[in-house]
Amino acid sequence: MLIPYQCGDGASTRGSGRAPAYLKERALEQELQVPEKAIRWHDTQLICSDVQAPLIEHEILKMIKSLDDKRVVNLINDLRKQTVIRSNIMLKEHCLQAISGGYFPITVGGDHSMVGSFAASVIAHEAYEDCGLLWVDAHADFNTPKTSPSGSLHGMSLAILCGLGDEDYKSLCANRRIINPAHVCVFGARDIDETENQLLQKNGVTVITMDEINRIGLDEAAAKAIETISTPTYKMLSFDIDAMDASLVPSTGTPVKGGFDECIFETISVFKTLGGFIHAAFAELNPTIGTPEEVDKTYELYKRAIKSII
Ligand SMILES: [Mn+2]
Repeated sequence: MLIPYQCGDGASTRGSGRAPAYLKERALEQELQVPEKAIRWHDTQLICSDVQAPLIEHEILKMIKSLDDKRVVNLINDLRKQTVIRSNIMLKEHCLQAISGGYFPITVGGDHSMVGSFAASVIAHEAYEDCGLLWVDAHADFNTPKTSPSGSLHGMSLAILCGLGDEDYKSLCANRRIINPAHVCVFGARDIDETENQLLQKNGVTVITMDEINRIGLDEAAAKAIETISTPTYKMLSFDIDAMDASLVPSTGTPVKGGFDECIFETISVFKTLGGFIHAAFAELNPTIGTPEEVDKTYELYKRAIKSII
């Protein structure tokens, strides 16, 4: 079941919250249909934080922020955090509903601040500490408010799942560590902050960088990732479209050069054969960035990423 996360407030570039509405318009649901499985949207109203606060407002906020008055910056960050938390409470509820209806939840963002979706699956399956997490992303999303250069919550989501970071944000995870960092593999990263890297190492997260993948090859890198995520009973996939090379996915907020090409979809299909997957999430398609052709190009790959796990 496709579950929309209509929030882009976790990112400094807004607009990804509009992706679910765009995906509906593009008839993603129909395009994903496979013979033996019924794919459908979770029946929710489309309430997008990016629609509630139009992009023009975002531009004004950016200007105010550039005045660099700490009080204003804190106020803006706090407002955005509240939106992220509210959106996640809704998302978590929708995921729980899907799971109790016997569906496999596929969260479609929105930005990557969608921790409520992963929390819902771990809670529903009582999979605390017994869930491998494959984080396919150009970034590690392992910052905390102390280490983050931007303060954006989508860069802190993996840390939150591992029990580190902002207390309010952590409340979405039943105030506990829901994923053991030893069971996490960040796959394809190539833009990690220095303090973030220290935190990843300290917590024993396996990071397979793009450099390493280029060196040892995708198959060997995948085997290494499997070693990390296959021990636990359950597994989840988190796919950030910016894992793909920047030239292939122009419509995303933080593109990074030197990423995956389409071979990654075959690799995800290999991961899938491990079994035990209880959740998949797809983030950071931003239909407000780029020309219609660029959005279309990014959409096609986003759709193929989802197809590879179905
Ligand atoms: Mn991400």
